This record gives sequence, C-alpha cells and structure tokens, in this order.
Amino acid sequence: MSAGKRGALIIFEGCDRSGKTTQSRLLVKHLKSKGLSVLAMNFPERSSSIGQVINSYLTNSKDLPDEVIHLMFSANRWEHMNQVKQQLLEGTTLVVDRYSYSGVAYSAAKGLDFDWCYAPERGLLKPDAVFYLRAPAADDLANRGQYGEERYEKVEFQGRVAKVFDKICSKEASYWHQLDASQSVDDLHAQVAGIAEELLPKVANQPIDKLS
Ligand code: Z5A
Ligand code: MG
Repeated sequence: MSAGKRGALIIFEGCDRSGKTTQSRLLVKHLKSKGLSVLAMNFPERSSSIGQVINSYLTNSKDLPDEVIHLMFSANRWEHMNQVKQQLLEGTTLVVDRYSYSGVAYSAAKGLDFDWCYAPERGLLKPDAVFYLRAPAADDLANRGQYGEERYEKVEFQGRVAKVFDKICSKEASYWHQLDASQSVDDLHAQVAGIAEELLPKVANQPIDKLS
C-alpha cells in the first residue's frame, strides 16, 4: 500500500452463533490472498487484565453488577484504541469480531438505558463498515455448535439483543450492511468479500472518524 493510505476498520456484529467469527476469519484470509495488509481482532479481547475479568464473568465464574461489566467491556475497547489507530494509519485493515454495538445491545437487552449504554462508546474509532449478520428468527441459530454454554446464550434474551441491533442498524444505515445469517457460509462470504473490496480503496484517503 502506498504512503499515506490508511486501512479500513471493518466490524462483524450480530447475535450469538450468527457466524461472525467464521466470516471474519474468511474475510481476513481473502484480503491477505489479495496481498493486502490485514489483521484480525476480537472483542472482548480476553488476554488483558480487564479482558480476564470479562472472561470470568462470561464463563459464569464471577458475578458483577450490569453497569460494571458494561463499563469493563467498553474499557476493553478503549485500552486497544491507540494501537488500532496506529495500525490503520500504517495502512493495515482491521477485521474486528464484535465492537461497541455488542456492548450496547447486550446491556440494553438486560434493561439498561440505551443512551447510557452508548455514552462510553462515544469517541472510539468509527467503523468504515459493519457487517450485521442477522438471523430471520431468534431461534434460528440455537441449533448451531456450542450454543448455550456462556451467560447470554438463551433464545429469549437473544431476541431482545436482536431488537437492539435492529434499532442501531436502522439508525446507522449509511455504513451498516445487514446480511441474512441463515445463508450458507460461502454465500455470505461472497457478499462480504465483494463489499469489503469496494470499501478499501474508497476509505484509503479519508480521515478516521469517531463514534458520536
Ligand atoms: N459481549 C457483551 O456483552 N458486550 C460487549 O461489549 C462485547 C461482547 C464485545 C462473548 O462474545 C459474549 O460477550 C457475547 C456478547 C458479549 N455473548 N455471549 N455469550 P464472543 O464474541 O466471544 O462469543 P463467541 O463465543 O465467539 O460466539 P459467537 O460470537 O456467539 O458466535 P459467532 O462468532 O457469531 O459464530 P461462529 O463461531 O462463526 O459460528 C457458530 C457455529 O455456527 C459454528 O459451529 C459454525 O461452524 C456454525 N456456522 C457459522 N456460520 C454458519 C452458516 N452460515 N450456516 C450454518 N452454520 C454456520
Ligand atoms: Mg464468535
């Protein structure tokens, strides 16, 4: 990539088992095969000290008030933002498995106020594209591998999470791409790859924006 051109910040969002990890890995592989500089990331990033607390919470070995775990998920993104910005400016595209929208969707689904949930996300880097893998019905994904092992993986709760994602998707329609998660892995990947390939040259000379 020539000097001064930045990479893109690409996010995968959606309910549990919607295929985010599968699709983000495929996209990284695809972009690498085109000779592009690309890195995978995921949130929560469980290796930091904050990430380890989040991991204990998710695996049900630790309990925390809803507000506290919400702010920890957000802090986990903030602690990585300088590194993310640096990588983008160096021309590396980042493909990120979950971001601020998961933070808002899961906490608002528990009953916390939507605007309160969004507030600590403001100022984080704004994605260039969000791929929202959306299941047509809340129980469509319940028969996929390992469903139900972590704290939030219950059909009724996932339905509420999906409603919050839908609300954000309609508000942020300019850079959100809603895709039907019940399609085959290959069909989804073809759509994602097509959109990402168009996106990269478009954003290369644009400033990096912040969530507002
Ligand atoms: N959380 C939060 O509360 N606040 C925050 O700020 C953030 C997260 C960032 C852990 O996240 C939890 O943290 C999560 C939200 C909360 N809730 N829970 N529980 P995580 O990202 O670590 O969750 P995960 O364990 O990676 O699972 P996942 O993300 O739910 O799954 P996925 O990545 O979307 O799906 P997958 O692993 O790619 O696929 C799941 C299975 O389906 C697997 O067997 C695949 O082979 C299969 N699959 C994938 N695609 C397809 C298609 N197209 N057809 C059929 N089968 C498929
Ligand atoms: Mg995943």
